Amino acid sequence: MTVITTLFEHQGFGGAANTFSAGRGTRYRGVRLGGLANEVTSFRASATEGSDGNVYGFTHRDFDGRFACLNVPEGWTSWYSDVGPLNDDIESALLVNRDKEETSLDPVFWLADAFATQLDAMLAGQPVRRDGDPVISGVFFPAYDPERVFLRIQQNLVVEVDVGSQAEVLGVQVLPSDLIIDDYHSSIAYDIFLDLASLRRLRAEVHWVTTWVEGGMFTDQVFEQLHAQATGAVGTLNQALAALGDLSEAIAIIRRRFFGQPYVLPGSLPNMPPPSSNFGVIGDSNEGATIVLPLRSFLSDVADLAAVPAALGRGP
Ligand SMILES: [Ca+2]
Ligand SMILES: [Ca+2]
Repeated sequence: MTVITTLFEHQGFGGAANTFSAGRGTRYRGVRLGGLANEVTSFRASATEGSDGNVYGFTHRDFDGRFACLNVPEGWTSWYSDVGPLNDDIESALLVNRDKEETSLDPVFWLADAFATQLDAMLAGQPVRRDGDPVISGVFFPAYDPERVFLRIQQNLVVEVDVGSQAEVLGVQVLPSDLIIDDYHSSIAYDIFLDLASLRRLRAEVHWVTTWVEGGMFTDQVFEQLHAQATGAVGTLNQALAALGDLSEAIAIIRRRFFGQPYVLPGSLPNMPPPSSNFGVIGDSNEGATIVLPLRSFLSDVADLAAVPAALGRGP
């Protein structure tokens, strides 16, 4: 399993160049570009040694923003001789070794609606409303956990603060009416870690909660309240995430396979037929993510099987 990419300063693979590889046994390699940051105009990628691969070039430094993705089946080379709208904007690259046999889940389909419904129920009667739909994305090597990758579900919110009543509480009637409402744009985000509960069951659990509130007179109060609510909801969200586990178990049973360690890809699942038709795609980190479950058979993963002797058990 080896994916190799070279990024170039000019179109048609000219100018300064940098080559990176993700070798055997490595799922991901994330690279923040040095001198080539915001200079890349062309890049190419290839995959060898039994692996298919993807290489993403992101317009931001932390593996997000817009991206150009290359699809490289084993033995192929794919390229952008010119990255077009992403010209001189790419700052980080993600190399991914893909398994030959995988299945995938689209969390936008399986998670976003359920999350929104649950959030609406929680917020009913409160001066908080959702602003748009939840956004699902991949979070790669964040500062709080730079070795790992997460699935993020983020919701923008509008919090209404009754400024009049707040002013009274502060003991000074600075405003003529208690009907003055100030809107605070804010957001909550849950970073979910994906793991296996067993070789047939995906485990998805909230690992990190981020709350953000725009600046203003009552930012601190709004933040405290919202953050308490967001963290208070983690247990409920984890319960809802168990549905992903149920789903994965059903898939394992139907396909009569086990799973390897799950992983996340930015955007929708890249197509992997010949690169002449599906060599790559331009996408946006905020337009979803894909949960990938590598498929394992009984015979291909002897070491894994040792961990679940019950799965091999046979009745008399
Ligand atoms: Ca350039
Ligand atoms: Ca940039």
